[in-house]
Amino acid sequence: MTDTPTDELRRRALDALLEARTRTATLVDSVEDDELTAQHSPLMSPLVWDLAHIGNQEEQWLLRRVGGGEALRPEIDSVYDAFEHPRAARPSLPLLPPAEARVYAADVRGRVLDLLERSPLAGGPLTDAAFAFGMIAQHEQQHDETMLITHQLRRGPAALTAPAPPRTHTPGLPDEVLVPAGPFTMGTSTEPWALDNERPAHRRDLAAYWLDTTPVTCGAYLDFMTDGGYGDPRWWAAEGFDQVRRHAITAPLFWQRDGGRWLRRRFGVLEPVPGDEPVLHVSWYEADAYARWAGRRLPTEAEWEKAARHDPTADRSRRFPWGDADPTPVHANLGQRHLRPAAAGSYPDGASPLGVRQLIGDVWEWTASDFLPYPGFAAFPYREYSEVFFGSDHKVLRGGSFAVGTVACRGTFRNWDLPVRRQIFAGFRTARDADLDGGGG
Ligand code: AVJ
Ligand code: FE
Repeated sequence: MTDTPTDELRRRALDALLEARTRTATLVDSVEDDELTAQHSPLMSPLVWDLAHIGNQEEQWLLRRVGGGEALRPEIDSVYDAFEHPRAARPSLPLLPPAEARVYAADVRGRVLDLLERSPLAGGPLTDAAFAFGMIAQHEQQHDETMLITHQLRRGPAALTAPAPPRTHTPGLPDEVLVPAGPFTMGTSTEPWALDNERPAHRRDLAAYWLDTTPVTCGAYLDFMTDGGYGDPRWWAAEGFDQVRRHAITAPLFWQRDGGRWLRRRFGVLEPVPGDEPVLHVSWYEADAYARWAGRRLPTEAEWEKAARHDPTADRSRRFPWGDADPTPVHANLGQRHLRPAAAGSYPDGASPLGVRQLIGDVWEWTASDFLPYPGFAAFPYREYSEVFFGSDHKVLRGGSFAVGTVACRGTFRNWDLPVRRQIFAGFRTARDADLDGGGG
């Protein structure tokens, strides 16, 4: 039998849904039920809320909107509405207990797989190119990252393990890469599962800039710390300096001093801070202060995306730094295969045309940019995905972390968070203008 485009779409949607559910199962089955209902941090939901919320969103969008079905459990919609209840309030809601949440999510999934089999995947509500199925797979993968953050915040012995990332880093890479001036295409109008805030494609013209070849390492960040960076207001935005003083912050989250060295707690294990690994768990303010201390700045999100997507030879934007092919394990550290970033300079097969490394995977990268709509933005399919977050409160993060699933990450994907946030798997790289120095190193 020959494969039709619809068979191919069905298989992509099925793979993405199964990949997400495999990871969700690991995240919830690796702790006892009392830890699923506990609140490990007021910043996070109990894990059992995420589980039933995943099922409830899948039921609302796929079974009801696409399939036209009746609500399975209409009384729980409000409990799992993220806008009705802030995370800190979710433990006191009448949540489905772990066993019921598991049965509910599995029941929804079984019906969704039937629906996927018989949906024409075109012409119906939200089904062009299987969009709603892709959106729901991305939603679950995003919550898998959220649940992994909850695991990182939880105290007690390790519950999750994973092999170390491969040591594929290239020694002696140049520190930075010159991105020549010129226009490129930002955003997309053709990526079938791109979310509303990535659309539409539009041209942007940028001046030349230098961009770090890799994310900033723990070792480089330690130099900033040792140089008194946290105590020097010259490097900090006023609100950032205020935050570090009020909370006595002197290092990335989860770091602690041990005599003359620094340790970090990572998924229940204390280990020496690895100097060659991209730094993680810094706020936007910390990233911004480091960059100023280094005589540099954070890249704008347009600068990040041009470095990640623009092919100067063909003058076109790629889906990923390495080309248009979906990510595989040689391209990027994604999907919670490894529970840490790889050494800076890893993933030669994932490099961009200009040689920039690790743009996708490893650590989310803070950018200088506020989260704003592109020209021609239209909310789809619901305003609460991104539109209600636009403005100057949130900063854009790009590229995805080791915790991101493979369909919730691409060259156009935009994440956002408050500039004070430190529990997310975020690091950064730095940039500088190239117009003044005539292209020196
Ligand atoms: C895009 C990661 C900011 O977690 O708040 C999950 C993703 N939206 N459910 C979030 C999301 C609805 C969102 N972020
Ligand atoms: Fe959600």
